[in-house]
Amino acid sequence: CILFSIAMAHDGMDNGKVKVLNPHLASLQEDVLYHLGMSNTTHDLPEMFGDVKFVCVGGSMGRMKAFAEFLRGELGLPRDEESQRNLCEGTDRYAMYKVGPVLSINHGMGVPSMSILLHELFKLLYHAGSRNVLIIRIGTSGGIGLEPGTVVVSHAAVNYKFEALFEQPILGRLVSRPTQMDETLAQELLECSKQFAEDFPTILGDTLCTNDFYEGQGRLDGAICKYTAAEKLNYLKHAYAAGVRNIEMESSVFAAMSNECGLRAAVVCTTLLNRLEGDQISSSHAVLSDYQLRPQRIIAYYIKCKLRKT
Ligand code: R2B
Ligand code: URA
Repeated sequence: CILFSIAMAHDGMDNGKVKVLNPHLASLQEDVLYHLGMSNTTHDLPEMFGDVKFVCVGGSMGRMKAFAEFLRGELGLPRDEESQRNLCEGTDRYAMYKVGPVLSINHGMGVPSMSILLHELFKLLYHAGSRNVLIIRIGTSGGIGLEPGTVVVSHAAVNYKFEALFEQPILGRLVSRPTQMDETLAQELLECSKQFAEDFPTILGDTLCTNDFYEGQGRLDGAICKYTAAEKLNYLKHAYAAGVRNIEMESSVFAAMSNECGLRAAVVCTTLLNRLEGDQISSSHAVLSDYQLRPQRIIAYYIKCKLRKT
């Protein structure tokens, strides 16, 4: 393992506890985590989640179930019923698996789906009294000027103007929150990725977060497109010049909310295609599966290293 200098204690948290920034919660008789199918009275959250140290989130249910199974093997844990149980079984909005101190949860597609998950997940961790929790998004993206399959560790999530900000309308006003990722964590993950350098490249770069897969990402193959191929390329080249290396749909709210609630956070995405070359994702299933495993391999290695040290 190469991670010698990493302390488990985090700044910005109350004794490492996940923060909630909401005084109204104290007056609730019961806190219903509706989209997770749990509450703090129907479930013993400290017993179920008090030991959580890592939360890994990714878009699809199938991928996050597969990641839990992959991680279980990597950590040498038994293939018991508990590690295979979907803890959100009361709802089909999200799926959650627990492998030792690691949660693997899907967040769906787009900022709204991610933000609903994070509100409820952070409250869950708060009620559980979990401490020193790291959160990592392992996802897919479109690369800019990169060989497909390159993995990007995000330095910051940027908006359509390439600013490291997430803007959310709240009570009729636009509220702006910073979206820098945790610098140390990003460097640690980059260090871990060197283990896999012979299999695939990993780089650090900014990640453009959009509210749409088609026009929002400058694609030419949606149902509506009123710009030219030259205008598309011009925008993507500007993005590249501003430091953007990949495009996806959740990193901005993920970074903003994790920063607010005091969790160290990272985004590690594989790139399925080079957007300077095209828009359609047409590689074979086998190739795409291999690409999608790449962030999982880095993160599993990272978690293994951290757990060996504690
Ligand atoms: C990456 O892939 C999805 C769209 O295909 C979206 O959730 C994202 O961020
Ligand atoms: N996910 C995205 O959001 N964009 C892509 O191009 C590929 C995956």
